[in-house]
Amino acid sequence: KILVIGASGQIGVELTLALRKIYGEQNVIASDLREQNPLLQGSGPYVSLDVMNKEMLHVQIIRQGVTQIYLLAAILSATGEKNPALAWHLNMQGLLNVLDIAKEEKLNKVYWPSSIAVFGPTSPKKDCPQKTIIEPITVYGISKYAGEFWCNYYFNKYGVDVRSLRYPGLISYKSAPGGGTTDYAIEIFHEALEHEHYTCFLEKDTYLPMMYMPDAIRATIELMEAPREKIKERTSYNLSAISFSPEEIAAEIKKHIPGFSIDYKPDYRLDIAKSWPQSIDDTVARNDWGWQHEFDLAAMTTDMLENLKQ
Ligand code: VAH
Repeated sequence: KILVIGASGQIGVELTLALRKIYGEQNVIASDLREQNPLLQGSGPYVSLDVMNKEMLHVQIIRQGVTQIYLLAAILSATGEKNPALAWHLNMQGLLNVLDIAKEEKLNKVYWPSSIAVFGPTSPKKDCPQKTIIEPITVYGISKYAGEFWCNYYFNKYGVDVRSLRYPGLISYKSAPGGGTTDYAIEIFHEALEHEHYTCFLEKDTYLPMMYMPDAIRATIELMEAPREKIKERTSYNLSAISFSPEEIAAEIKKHIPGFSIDYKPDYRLDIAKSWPQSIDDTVARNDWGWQHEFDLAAMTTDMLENLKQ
């Protein structure tokens, strides 16, 4: 049985639906602190769960016969800067609770996402490698980098098969994003369709590593299904697909909505975005477990607009 923690979030909803297609609806239990995302209704079991309540979590895992956990609950970069203590506490303690129970119950596998937000201003901006100078400057980045070493620790010391990906900014239409710096690339589609105009909170040339959600979901499942011996990085894998700037995605949208216009009013999220690499080198993931992205900017833009129009 698989338990998805944070199943009502931007990644959680799509990951739950994808896992249910593969493993069967009744074998994937969705859980979140919030009420069930409507997209999940009628597609399988749902339990209300607080990842910070370790005892309750442990009881549920035993009672439901859980053998794998996907932990998606976290506070992202922009929200984290507004509430550092909560972001650190939830992101760190939530992971430690899951790792400890996985050790005690000898769970089969655990998935936990890291992020390109672990990289800071001293990391290479272009084709940022798997191993390099990594000095995060956001609470979110600090918690994700610390979490990577906890995953590495629980694997090496206790044999917990926990696997992780450093997601770039993820773009999707099925469920709303939650407090990320890269979320401009989602808002822009909604605004383009509703108002044919978008005011961007970054600058026109703020390049960021990005990925369309279908690629991210497939990467997650391919990583988790890879034979154990292929997974050589037990902190977290760099993962890459596309990199673009607000100006470039605006130009791509204009091909579909000629009247679309954009202007720029940067806020505090610009500093966060500029501290991250502009592009990521994921050669290690491609070599270790055969990663290959599919969606480029044009294909993603077409798919996003088609689905949001409905
Ligand atoms: C954020 N979407 O903006 C997340 C992600 C790389 C960015 O971690 O915080």
